[in-house]
Amino acid sequence: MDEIKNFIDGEFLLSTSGQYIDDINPATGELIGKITNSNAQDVQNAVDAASSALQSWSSLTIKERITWLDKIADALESKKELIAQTESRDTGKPISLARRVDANRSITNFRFFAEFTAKQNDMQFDMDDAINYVHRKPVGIVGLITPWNLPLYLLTWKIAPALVMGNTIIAKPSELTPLTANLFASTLQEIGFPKGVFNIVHGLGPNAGQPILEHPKIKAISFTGGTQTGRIVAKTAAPLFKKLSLELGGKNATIILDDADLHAAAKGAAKAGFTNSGQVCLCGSRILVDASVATEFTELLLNEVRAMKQGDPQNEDTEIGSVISIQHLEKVESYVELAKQEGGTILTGGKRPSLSSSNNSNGAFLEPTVIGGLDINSRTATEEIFGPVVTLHTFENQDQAIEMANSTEYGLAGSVWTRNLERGREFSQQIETGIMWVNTWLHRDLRTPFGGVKNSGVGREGGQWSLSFFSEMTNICVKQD
Ligand code: TXE
Repeated sequence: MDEIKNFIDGEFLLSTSGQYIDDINPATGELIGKITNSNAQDVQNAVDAASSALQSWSSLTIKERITWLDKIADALESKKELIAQTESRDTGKPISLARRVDANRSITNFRFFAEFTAKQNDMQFDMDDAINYVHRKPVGIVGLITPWNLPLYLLTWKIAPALVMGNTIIAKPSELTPLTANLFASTLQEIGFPKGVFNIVHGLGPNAGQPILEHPKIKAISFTGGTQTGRIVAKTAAPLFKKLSLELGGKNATIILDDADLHAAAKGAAKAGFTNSGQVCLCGSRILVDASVATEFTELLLNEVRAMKQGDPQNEDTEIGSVISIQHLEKVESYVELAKQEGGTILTGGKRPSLSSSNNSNGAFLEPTVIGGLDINSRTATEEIFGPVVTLHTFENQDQAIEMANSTEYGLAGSVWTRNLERGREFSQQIETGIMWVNTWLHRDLRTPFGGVKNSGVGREGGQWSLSFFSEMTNICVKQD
């Protein structure tokens, strides 16, 4: 069993609190680690380390920092299978998904920001009698607070740009999934990465996360997590005028127009709804289909969902693993019950599956579930469930589809399926989200702006938006003779 320690100033050490949190493999119910539950003193120790390292790290040239990003990527590449296995154990996600998405993207995040940053030129604005030079400086010490659904993928999405822009870091991974963050830290140790530049403080949000929000020397917070916690982050950090990036929850719509390729749309809707057991903020948890094609589409969708292989995440052919915890399973199941009370019909799923492997008899599994017959304004169809549950609704015309898609407090992502690409693009412009896909889902160009509107967050990360978030700009206007 792992003892999960903090990583401060290049060393692994226990919190001064002497308290621990259990780390459970959600697919088996086994205790796999004891996590040190940190406190404000640990955060102070991490801030001291990050402060000491800031001058030397930020004094490197951008080329030298880019070289470090490539070294990190190479080191992670050599551990790709270990990353995938560890992530699968900690989250209950299928090993195939952990390889294809989590491990690959954790490496790509470093390669992308190394390559992208190398291509950036300093901004300059010429006047008749002056030249404006935009000088970028690091923010300083930044706080990265991340969730449990894509642990290393989302943490490295923030680490790479923060490092390349010259910042030092204090990371607080989710207390449910600490393992790959420490695997990352030990990788930094192995390649001789400068001590104190990257630090991890583990623990519960209020114990270890809140002190990061409050510390006056931590000048920016990049937070990914639930909307409710996002409110706490904003309330705490705003009066301190910290830079804030909030990537929060979603209740995204997959919209099937009357001219869609229904076979492709059914596959796409199933993937969008159930990838990572629906535990991706970008998941399409509401499916809206034109009434004129609803019967045919629904049959195709249910066939896709029923064909999904649910089982032991360690099995190569498993497509649906467990959810993150028994507690989360009970929360998701409470929404299935709520759906029935709100007049919904369970079209498939809704129960805990009987799995062949006895390994998983104590695991947190729920069958992929499709619920029809609900009002679009029901609680089930407007609140974030964040599990393998989608609701299915019909609309009579395009205007109604737009109104339904925009009818929640969230605005993160969505997809629309139509054979007319121009129609898909124009339709997407009407949807109140930060991201829209046409005839696809989770197809990502890392140069694009990523983030949501309404209760899905504030700000954008990705490409230039990440580099801007993790830097401060000084405009230097030089009068010409
Ligand atoms: O979030 P939580 P979870 C959302 C997703 C879902 C949630 C799941 O929609 O709602 O994240 O992740 C720490 N001060 N997204 O349940 O509980 C906590 O310890 C400081 C959206 O983990 O909000 C954890 O490390 N920190 C996203 C982190 O906050 C605190 C993509 C998140 O925890 C804290 C992925 C406090 N008071 C998931 N309380 C997107 N939009 O991209 C908790 N934390």
